[in-house]
Amino acid sequence: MPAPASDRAPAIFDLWKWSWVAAMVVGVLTWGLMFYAAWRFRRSSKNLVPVQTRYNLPLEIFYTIAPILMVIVFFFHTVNTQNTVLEMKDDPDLVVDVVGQQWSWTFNYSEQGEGGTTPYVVGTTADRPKLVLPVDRTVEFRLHSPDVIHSFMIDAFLMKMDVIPGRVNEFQATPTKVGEFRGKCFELCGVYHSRMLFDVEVVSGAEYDAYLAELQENPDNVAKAPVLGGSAVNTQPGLDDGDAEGDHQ
Ligand SMILES: [Cu+2]
Repeated sequence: MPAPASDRAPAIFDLWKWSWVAAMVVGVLTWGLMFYAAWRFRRSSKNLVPVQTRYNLPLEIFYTIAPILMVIVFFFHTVNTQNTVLEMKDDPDLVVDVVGQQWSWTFNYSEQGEGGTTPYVVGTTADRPKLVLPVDRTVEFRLHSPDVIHSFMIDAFLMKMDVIPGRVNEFQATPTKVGEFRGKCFELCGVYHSRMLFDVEVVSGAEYDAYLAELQENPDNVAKAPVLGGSAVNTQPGLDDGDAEGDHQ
């Protein structure tokens, strides 16, 4: 597991860790009893047939109830973790509209440009995009797809969410560590699915503001409103003029 790098990630990390601990305890106990029984009740003489037990009510009740209890405990912790991870504040510090399109990503820094414009970057299969995020600011991710189902995940945030055409899935997270991370599509979405990689850079607030300013120097990276995909993505300036951009499918 990558080290958790968002405020939501530790909850997931804990759920994952303790699920493994619980599974190991149950596993060791079960294997232990199996080996013990195999050894303790092994055939001791060639002619002797061991006692044939058909029913043991207390034991049967036990092995019905024990797994049900385990499922209840796992369910309880899963729901709790899910509630923590999916909690939405009313006033996130910034919104990033993410578009998963066959086969790359568009990142819109929604309404964060001058005069409420939206700086954005579009990746291609040949040229993977970079997502820059400010540390310690709450980001709301809104996920859009113009074509098929994708799945958005920044590895170190330890959670992914499906990107579904016709609906907008949302979650919030606050990056807690400055550094470089990786992201990709986690849903087999077509022939170049494996190219749906992106880089993530978590930087200080000041560096983030500087990055947005720099992005806006190129008019090709500024839109009046978030670029949400479909034909719009493929007809953005700089992408459809058949030049060095090259191999976008
Ligand atoms: Cu995809």
